[in-house]
Amino acid sequence: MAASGPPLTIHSIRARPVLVSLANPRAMAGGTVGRVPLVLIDLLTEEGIAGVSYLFCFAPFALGPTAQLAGTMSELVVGHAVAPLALEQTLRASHRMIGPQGLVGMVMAGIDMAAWDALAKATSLPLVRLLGGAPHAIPAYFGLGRGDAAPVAAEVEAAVAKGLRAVKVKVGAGGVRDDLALIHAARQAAGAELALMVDYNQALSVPEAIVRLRELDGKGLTWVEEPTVADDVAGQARIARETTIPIQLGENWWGPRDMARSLAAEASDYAMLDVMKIGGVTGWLRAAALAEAAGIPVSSHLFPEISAHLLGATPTAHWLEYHDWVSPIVQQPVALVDGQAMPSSRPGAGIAWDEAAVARYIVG
Ligand code: SMN
Ligand code: MG
Repeated sequence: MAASGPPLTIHSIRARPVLVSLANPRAMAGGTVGRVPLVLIDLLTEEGIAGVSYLFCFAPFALGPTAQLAGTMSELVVGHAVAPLALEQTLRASHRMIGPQGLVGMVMAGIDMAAWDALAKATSLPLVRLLGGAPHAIPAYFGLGRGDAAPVAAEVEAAVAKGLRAVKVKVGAGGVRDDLALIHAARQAAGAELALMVDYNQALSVPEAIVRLRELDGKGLTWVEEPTVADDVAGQARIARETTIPIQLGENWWGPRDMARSLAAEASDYAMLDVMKIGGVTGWLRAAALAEAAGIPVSSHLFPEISAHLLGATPTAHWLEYHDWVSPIVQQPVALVDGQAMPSSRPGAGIAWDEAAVARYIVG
């Protein structure tokens, strides 16, 4: 369809639950992740263009309910124009009582991302160009699982072999000595040049975090991520005041207003946007504007394919979080060149299913 053609209209939305098996299961804060639970969204238009996206469900138990909710929510927008801002208004109005967080927010974001993907395809542009950005490479880091020092060293070496310039290590499973041992092992394996981040995944109390981060000071860390619970903005701000290591927060912001509250409290030096939790492409653009106004560098959380496009349209773009969890089911996994991620050059947000692979992992 030409750019000047009629607007696209939503014909139907399909939501498919999949559990993608990982070649290398990873130990994470909530347990070992061996299978990645995703809901695949296909937004079909009357004009024949399909927008796609996926939701990251974090735990297999959320797969069925999320897919079911996507099915019901879709009925509210069938026959509507593929206009993400208008769709957001419609869906917000319908979910005012339950609120736009949790599974509701995830599904709304999935529809938003698929709608933007369809628009980009309809205009024959990669998403980054539709958003006004020029495609460019984004420095990528590799997020390691939790682990003791020996596997961490091996994983860092594997990341270095891939050409990545930064790695993020999960800490907080034990005491501060364990954190320091992991950081030491990672630094030994990484060499002096690699950037090293650590992620507590909300494991510490506020007083504990204040004491622990003092011990981590001077270890050359690029950032410390989520030292305490994600919704304790006041506590996060106390931690931020007490440390000189840059603090990274954001993967659990439900929409740009959560981000605005965090920025107002000066709780974080950096912002990490999860395109699903922040409200899809629409939410990301608003969050990127907040970050630009506040002079806060923006990194991505999960979703490397679409995040490579969004960071290309983010004035304060920082790091892309690279992982290959979705690679088994897509035709073109996000490409790393010299440790940097490139947005796909095809029209859209860069996701096309490998249907034969999807069939292997589909649930139900
Ligand atoms: C993380 C959270 C959820 C799933 C995978 C990884 C982690 C990160 O907090 O920052 O990568
Ligand atoms: Mg994290």
